[in-house]
Amino acid sequence: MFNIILFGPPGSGKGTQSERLIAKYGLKHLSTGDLLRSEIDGQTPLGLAAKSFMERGQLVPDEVVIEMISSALDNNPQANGFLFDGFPRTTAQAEALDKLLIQKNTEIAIVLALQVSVEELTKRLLNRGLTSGRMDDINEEIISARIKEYERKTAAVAEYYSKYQKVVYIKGEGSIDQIFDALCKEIDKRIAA
Ligand code: B4P
Repeated sequence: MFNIILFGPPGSGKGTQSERLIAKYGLKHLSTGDLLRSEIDGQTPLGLAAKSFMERGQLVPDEVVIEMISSALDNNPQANGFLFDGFPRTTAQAEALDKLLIQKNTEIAIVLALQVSVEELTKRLLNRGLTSGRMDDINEEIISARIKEYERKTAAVAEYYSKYQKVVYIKGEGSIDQIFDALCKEIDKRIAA
């Protein structure tokens, strides 16, 4: 099993690059953002609880997302490996993920961290907001809250995995193809090792 975390601030290209990576490497895509949005669309109790956090640009409580990922792992026993997109977003989530993977006799092979300036992130998200209908892309205030939440709570996740020499930083600005090539190069090195 080969498991990847695609890491980076909101708007750094995680969702965009994940779609291509899962197609190339045959991994199961686990995006907590997508899972939460589908709970909201289904108006489930979990979705209703998550909605108020997401529309303010805040992280959803750890226990909610950890439970969601735990079920997703259990529901995919045949997977060759997982691509985690937007998870873990706190050190508590990273610790919980490590425990869940140990129970399945596997671990994270690599954390690919996309680096993009705040100006570019804001531009991309405002642009997506014009067409996506996503409540968290609607205005600069919410986008700025999401970026602050990333700096306050999520950036530490890269430090957590740095202790295990698992983090590789990738420039997340440039064409989607160039960034995809840079990501694949790092994955291929680890697969060959
Ligand atoms: P997510 O769904 O993870 O949203 P995101 O970080 O904004 O998206 P992503 O980074 O994937 O977008 P992309 O750059 O691909 O999270 C949404 C919310 O859910 C969070 O704020 C939080 O409330 C909650 N949540 C999710 N996971 C959680 C967790 N683990 N714990 C707690 N709460 C959680 O796309 C952005 C735009 O950039 C697109 O329009 C794209 O086309 C464009 N783009 C991509 N690459 C580009 C490039 N190279 N050049 C130009 N534009 C590019």
